[in-house]
Amino acid sequence: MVLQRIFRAVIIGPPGSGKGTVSGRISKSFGLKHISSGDILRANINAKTELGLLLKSSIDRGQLVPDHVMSRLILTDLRAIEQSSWLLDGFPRTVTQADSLDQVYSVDTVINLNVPFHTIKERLTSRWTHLPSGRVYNIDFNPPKVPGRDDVTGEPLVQRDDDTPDTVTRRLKAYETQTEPVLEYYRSKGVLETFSGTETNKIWPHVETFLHKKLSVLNHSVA
Ligand code: G5P
Ligand code: MG
Repeated sequence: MVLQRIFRAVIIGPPGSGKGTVSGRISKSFGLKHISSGDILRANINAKTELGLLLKSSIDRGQLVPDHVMSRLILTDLRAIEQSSWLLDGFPRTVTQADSLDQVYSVDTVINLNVPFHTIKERLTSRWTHLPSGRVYNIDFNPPKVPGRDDVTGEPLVQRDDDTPDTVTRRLKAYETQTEPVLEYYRSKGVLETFSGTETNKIWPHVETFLHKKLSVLNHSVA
């Protein structure tokens, strides 16, 4: 679908709910630029930047990065793509972050992936990631064509340091206490759209249909 006006979306959901997987499909089908806060942080850790070295231990423990650091990182990236439609994955994750985004951009829609915690725990311990692109695989759900290698580049896949069972538990806790209030923030603005389920392949057609309708309405309103 060709977008005739800039469209700004957020995808939100607990760790392992499928944000990265669904974002990949959205950017492929609708051409939105996918900005993942976790991918940006992991790129910094991988490149051993000052910021990456500073943040690695708290990320590995499943704690959130301070709001002012995260907001500055993301808002800087967004400024560089001001004329593009985008999809934010993993940001905002606190009400403070949502407020700082709101001061600069208004969000057209927030896709909330509502997946039960017990489903998530199993997924994350069998996740393999291609760090440079953020592409994710899962031994059972979407295995790579060649074991241990990224489908596109053939480069090695790694397991994330924060995908250990203890850290996953802490990340889910952080989601409950710090991120769930963001759902209410967007619900009260009338932009929250919730998709519930335990399988991405069943959730995805609903997300796709919703976005098709939403974007058709927006395209008509500028025509
Ligand atoms: P991230 O990187 O934002 P999380 O914890 O929010 O990390 P995560 O783990 O990246 O989210 P996801 O993107 O929601 O999960 O899920 P995914 O990767 O698509 O899917 C998970 C796995 O399940 C994959 O292996 C996938 O193949 C598989 N899968 C998908 N669907 C199915 C299915 O239907 N069935 C099965 N069997 N498998 C499936 O953040 C990381 C850390 O960075 C910091 C924090 O420390 C955070 O913990 N951080 C921030 N801190 C402060 N503020 C922010 N805004 C921050 N953003 C990041
Ligand atoms: Mg992700």
